Amino acid sequence: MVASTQADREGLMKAGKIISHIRDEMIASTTPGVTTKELDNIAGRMFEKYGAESAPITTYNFPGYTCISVNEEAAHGIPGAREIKEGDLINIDVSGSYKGYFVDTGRSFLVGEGRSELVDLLDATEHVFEEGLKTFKAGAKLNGVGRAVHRTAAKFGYRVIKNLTGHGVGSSLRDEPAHIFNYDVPWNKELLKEGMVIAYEPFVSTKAEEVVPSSDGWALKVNPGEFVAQKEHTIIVTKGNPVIVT
Ligand code: M2C
Ligand code: CO
Ligand code: CO
Repeated sequence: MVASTQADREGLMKAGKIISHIRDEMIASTTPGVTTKELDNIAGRMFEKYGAESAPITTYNFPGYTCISVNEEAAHGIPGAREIKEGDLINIDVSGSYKGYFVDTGRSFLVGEGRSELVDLLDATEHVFEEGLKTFKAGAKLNGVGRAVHRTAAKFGYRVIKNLTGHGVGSSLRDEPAHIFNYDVPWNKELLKEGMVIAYEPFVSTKAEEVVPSSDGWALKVNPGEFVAQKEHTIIVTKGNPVIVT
């Protein structure tokens, strides 16, 4: 959506406050021994308490309030009986709506002490996110984002996932623009507009350039021993720095 009124901006910011609070509570509760279902139930109770709705459920009938992906899972992990272990790479992705405004946010992180290889991946993902973020300016080419994301990942010795993308958000979970690629698509001449609401989510990878579906029909994976990190925020494009909603 393009947020053009003060009411839109306030509605998005209110939704952003709730959904980012859910994300942060889940992250704070991710300790060895907890199951991914127990973490998802925290989200379920908070959605209810704040009168918000889980977008994966309302949009796709996903079997969980949130997506919780562990190690070789890059995205869309179904919450379940899996127990979190020290050193696991976890991705918690929370998307939802409040009073009709949709936002989307996610974070990859390590449980306790992780392998230095994973600490480095997460550190690089922060840099990739920040470099891409700088390219979001009204009037600039949308493709500048993917170019910066890919270039920065490569500078740190990583790859990007080419079949996962960011997307527009705001009045639904997936709005226009349909795709914010993690790589350069030079023929894409689309321009960023003032007020565009974007779920910006670079996926940085140790090896794979594509994720594959798993047998549960939802989780998107890479090979065992390979890892992917994502950082996602909903942002509003302006002529200056984007506004971070989540
Ligand atoms: O939009 C995501 O960030 C998720 C969608 C959850 S719906 C089951 N919030 C996403 C994840 C993976 C790929 C693209 N987008
Ligand atoms: Co998301
Ligand atoms: Co998203």
